[in-house]
Amino acid sequence: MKLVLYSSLLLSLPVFAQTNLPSLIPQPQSVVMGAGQFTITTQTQLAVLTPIREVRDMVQTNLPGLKINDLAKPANNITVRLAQPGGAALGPEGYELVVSSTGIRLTAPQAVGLFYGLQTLRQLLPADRERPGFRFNNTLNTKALTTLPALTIRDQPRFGWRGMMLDVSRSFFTKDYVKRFIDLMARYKYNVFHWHLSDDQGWRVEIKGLPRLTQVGAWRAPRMGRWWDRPNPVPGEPQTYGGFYTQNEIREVVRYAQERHIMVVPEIDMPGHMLAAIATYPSLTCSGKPVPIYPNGKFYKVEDNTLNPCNDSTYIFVDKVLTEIAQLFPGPYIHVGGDEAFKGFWATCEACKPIMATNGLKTVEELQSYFIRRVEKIVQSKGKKLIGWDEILEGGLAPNATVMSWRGMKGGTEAAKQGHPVIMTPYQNCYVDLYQGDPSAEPSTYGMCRLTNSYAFEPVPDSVRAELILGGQANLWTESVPTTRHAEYMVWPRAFAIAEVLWSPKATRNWPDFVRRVETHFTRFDAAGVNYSRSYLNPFV
Ligand code: TNX
Repeated sequence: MKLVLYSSLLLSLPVFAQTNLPSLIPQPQSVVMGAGQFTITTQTQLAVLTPIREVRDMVQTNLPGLKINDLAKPANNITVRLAQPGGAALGPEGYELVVSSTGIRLTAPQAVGLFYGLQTLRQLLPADRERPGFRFNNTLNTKALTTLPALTIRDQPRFGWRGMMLDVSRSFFTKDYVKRFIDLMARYKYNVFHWHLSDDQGWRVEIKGLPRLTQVGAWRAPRMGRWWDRPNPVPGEPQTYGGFYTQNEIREVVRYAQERHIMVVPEIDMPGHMLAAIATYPSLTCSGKPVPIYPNGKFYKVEDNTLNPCNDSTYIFVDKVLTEIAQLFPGPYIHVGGDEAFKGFWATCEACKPIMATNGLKTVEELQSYFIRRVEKIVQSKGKKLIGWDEILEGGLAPNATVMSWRGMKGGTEAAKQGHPVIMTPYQNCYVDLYQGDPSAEPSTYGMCRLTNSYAFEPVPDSVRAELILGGQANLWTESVPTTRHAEYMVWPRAFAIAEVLWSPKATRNWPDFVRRVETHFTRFDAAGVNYSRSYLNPFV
């Protein structure tokens, strides 16, 4: 009895000690606890020592209700400074955050570093900070709650590409929800929003030169349920499910992301996954046969959803679309998909025979490569760089392509060996649409990607030059994710794990400590009204 008591006491000691550690996700590069504490009160002033409007706005947004006075007072002060802090130089996204008994000092060489420092500071505040409408001056009656432990954090990311992808084609999400999605990304220091804007089940971006793409291609039969057993559309059925973003809405979202230091990468998936455009313009395929937009994911290899790569008018279409896409998205990249093009339709395509012969193409894989190379020229003519899923390796990579590796790490590893930049997003670790717990207790989907799998993700394979691995991303496909609550349930906490993999030094990864921190972030989500899943607690395998 005594023994048990002693051992449980001993065990509980380190746990107690741990509760003083801040619960930050992603874990910073270094956290050194100091002596004492600092309490934010209504008298605490904010000194933002730069006239840059953007910095002042971001400070005010993250610490609402505190007055900016611009004087670095000796005490009771939060000072934000744009400068390289002392010690070893921090990279462009780095920051130093010091909490001492006299105040808080945030220093970073660039605005983006200050932004990340503010996210960290925000996570040091109590969960109440995340309640909608929070302001310091109306919540400070719970004074003790805003007491922060003294500490010094020096931090910068491991990877420059920390992405999340949202598929808005299979299920449509409004502009306002997309902003909320971006907001949560920013909280966890993600910096790339990959917007999957077109697919078989809907075209979601207004193209002014091709208005029918959204008049026709954005609407389909309103079916829900499991994507693999939904019935096909009934001819003549009203096409009432859908939606799209106007160009003004797109610009608004891009600006919103920019304010949060997030680059938006648009994806127009081609030559496969094109049914929504093909339903609008049947002449885009080899057969030219009219097709409806299928609401499910199961027509693959059944209905031709693949652009005809052997017809110049296909490239005129691609050029028209990408001209407007390039103007809407100021970032350097356009993602052109390239995944899962069923090339069986090309093998029997009359138009392809002469093209293959003249260009010396022996296989349909080479034909796909021919297509992607032509599309790369179009992308480059708009001043952009091409990204594609790892299928673009088949038949030979386009000369300047960046590869997004989803079928495991193999494609990415091969692309890096050929000297191409790579973003790793293997489905086994990064697909947050897969089951995260016992399938019998989960909303219906397929495959398996547990929180442990996401946390164990290692983006750099042994055999490649590390600098070619730009980073990685979490992907939310939405065939089986019809609502925003459901989307959040799938994303969190797996996106916590991937945020940490992409930001934190590999050496700081620590599963038990991660789980402790995840639990406190659930409390923050409770305050914010964000949904999440606790399925990781169920160790069914
Ligand atoms: C494969 S991942 C796809 C998507 C589907 C996903 C289902 C990828 C590049 N293509 O079209 O949504 O599987 O998880």
